[in-house]
Amino acid sequence: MKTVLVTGFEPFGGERRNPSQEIAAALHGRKICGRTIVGAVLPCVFGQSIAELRRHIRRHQPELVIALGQAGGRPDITPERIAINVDDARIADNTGRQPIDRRIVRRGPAAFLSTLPIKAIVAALHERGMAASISNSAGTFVCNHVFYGLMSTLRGRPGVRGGFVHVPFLPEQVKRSEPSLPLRSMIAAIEIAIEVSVTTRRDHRVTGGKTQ
Ligand code: PCA
Repeated sequence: MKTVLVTGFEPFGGERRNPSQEIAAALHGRKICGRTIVGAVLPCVFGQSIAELRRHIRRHQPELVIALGQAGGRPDITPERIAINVDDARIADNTGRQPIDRRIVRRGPAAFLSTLPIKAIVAALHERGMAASISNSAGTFVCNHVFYGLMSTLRGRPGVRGGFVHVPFLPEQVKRSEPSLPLRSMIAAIEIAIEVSVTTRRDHRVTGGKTQ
């Protein structure tokens, strides 16, 4: 049976939870559109996170990889458009490393684009009444690092699709006025993202552009 790899991250930056880890754990072992989901957790550590991701890809030979991460403060589910070849950490990773203005892959391209049907995913989420939008920056911390490492790895695997989706905080992580989403809504959203990714060959041609 075909496999879909979904990764999340361990908590970081002093948080005790990370919704991305909990979504990956919840989806592990599920069947979606005839595919088996493998959920895995990556360390929030530069370098090691990409090494572990590569190990999971070698081991499970997925046809699709969706990496997830927490973007605290965002109000909605945000499929990322682009990964850039830059590490520039505002805070230390979980081993205390804080690279500034470093390339992820020395002679790698400046950026990779997601190969997920990101517009179709956003449209499908809107149809089910969920808040979602395209993000044009995954930041310059470990999430962008893993996203770039993923797309660089998939370059050698034609036909395997991959990309990154950021999710908001859980309600338990925030004070009342800050944005968050319940875990079960986030799990449902990622199930839809998987479904759309395995059933949509060509992405929708509608703008996801923003003026800023
Ligand atoms: N979010 C961080 C790294 C791990 C995570 O879940 C980020 O957005 O870079």
